[in-house]
Amino acid sequence: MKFASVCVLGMGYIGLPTACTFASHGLRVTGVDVNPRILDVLRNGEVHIEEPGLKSVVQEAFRSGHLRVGSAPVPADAFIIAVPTPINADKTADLSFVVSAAESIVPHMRPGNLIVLESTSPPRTTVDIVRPILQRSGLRAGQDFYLAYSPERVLPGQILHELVENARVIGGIDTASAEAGKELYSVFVRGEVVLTDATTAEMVKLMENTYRDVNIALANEFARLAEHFGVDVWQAISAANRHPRVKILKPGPGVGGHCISVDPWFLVEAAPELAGLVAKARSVNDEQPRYVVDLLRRELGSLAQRRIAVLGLTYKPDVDDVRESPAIEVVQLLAQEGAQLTAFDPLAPQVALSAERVDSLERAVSRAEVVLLLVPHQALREIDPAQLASLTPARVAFDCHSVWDRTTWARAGFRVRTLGAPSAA
Ligand code: SAJ
Repeated sequence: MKFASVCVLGMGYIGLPTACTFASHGLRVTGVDVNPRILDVLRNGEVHIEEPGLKSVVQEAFRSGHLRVGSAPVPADAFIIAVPTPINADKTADLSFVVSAAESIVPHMRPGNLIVLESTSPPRTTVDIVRPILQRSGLRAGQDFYLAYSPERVLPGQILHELVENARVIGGIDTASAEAGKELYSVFVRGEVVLTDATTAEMVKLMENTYRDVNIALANEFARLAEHFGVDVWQAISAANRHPRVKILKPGPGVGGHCISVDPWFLVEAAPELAGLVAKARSVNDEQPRYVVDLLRRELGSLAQRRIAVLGLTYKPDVDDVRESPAIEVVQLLAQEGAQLTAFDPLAPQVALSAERVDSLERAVSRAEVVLLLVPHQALREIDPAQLASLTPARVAFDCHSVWDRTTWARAGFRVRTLGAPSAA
């Protein structure tokens, strides 16, 4: 095997599962993280990330002796950079973690190494930023070492499965680098391996998430138009999607998570004059929490002192992740309007919130005038309106996802206002 040892930089959502998967396929793996707390947690046989199956995979990797962790890189045959690329306040990519990870590899590089960047990055990061840093080693990219970009594409909740089964795109700075990347990842990837150049691979990742963002923005704009024309957008989307070549996504209170709400900005930053549509879609989706609050105000009048039970806080249903959650932004905006908020989410972790957080639906609604569904977790989709009516004085329900059947809820005494549907519905 050409690459028998691998050093993975960044023990987060991608780096940790990747390191363990290499370890379970017999490679000698060193996992590196700059956060000593994370290293302690891992060494104690625990994990700092909620992901099905991850804990046992980590424990097994340590037990087998194939995985060790540390605060600095060690010499290895291959290095994988899987650190975060957060976004700055001005919507530019913060590449400081990528830069410092690349710099930390330099003293350990030797001829024949493969270095792969996995972090989502603006186009040309691999060739324009990472390559010059690595060449400070005195070694030449393409001559003395291989360099590639290979994006992660796994869905939280299914990471261990998708890591192995998804198609993997590997972009080399030259053909030999792409081939070297294929040799490394083929150790565990069962999906198709698509070889290309580094900048194309960076674009692929950004295009995937931008495609989804733009299509959600379109659905959100359709919801606004539908309300304007007195049309129920959910019915309209369902009818339009019967066209064989149309697949409109779902409107909602906005786009959250650490990927789709962030990655399109990397294209905008790189070429603002060419990315007008991408930027516009981002702003449509970013305005959506405000749109929800305006909708409530149109329906209820002033929101000051109104007692609202907020259901759902995570960035999407049936996950426990609150990063960039539009639901939390709605809560903040409502609090600014002076509303009295009680929030319930069966999955979200403790987070700073401008609302009282309670641990049951009963407590959330017990004094409410309005029930607001922001995240359609299964348990919240399945609320029985007749039972709810006995728990709350509220008789107005706002549904941002059209999951509560309006007829059934009306029968139970609720006036349901659905995002994207006319007021009278
Ligand atoms: N959303 C809508 N309407 C929809 C679909 C989603 O409003 O019809 C919202 C969700 O509620 C959520 C946000 O969009 O707030 C993003 O959710 P998501 O399920 O679309 O995507 P993520 O962020 O969980 O994962 C995405 C995936 N990318 C694509 O589907 C193109 C995943 O494969 C990537 O690996 C991940 O980003 C990533 O790490 O980049």
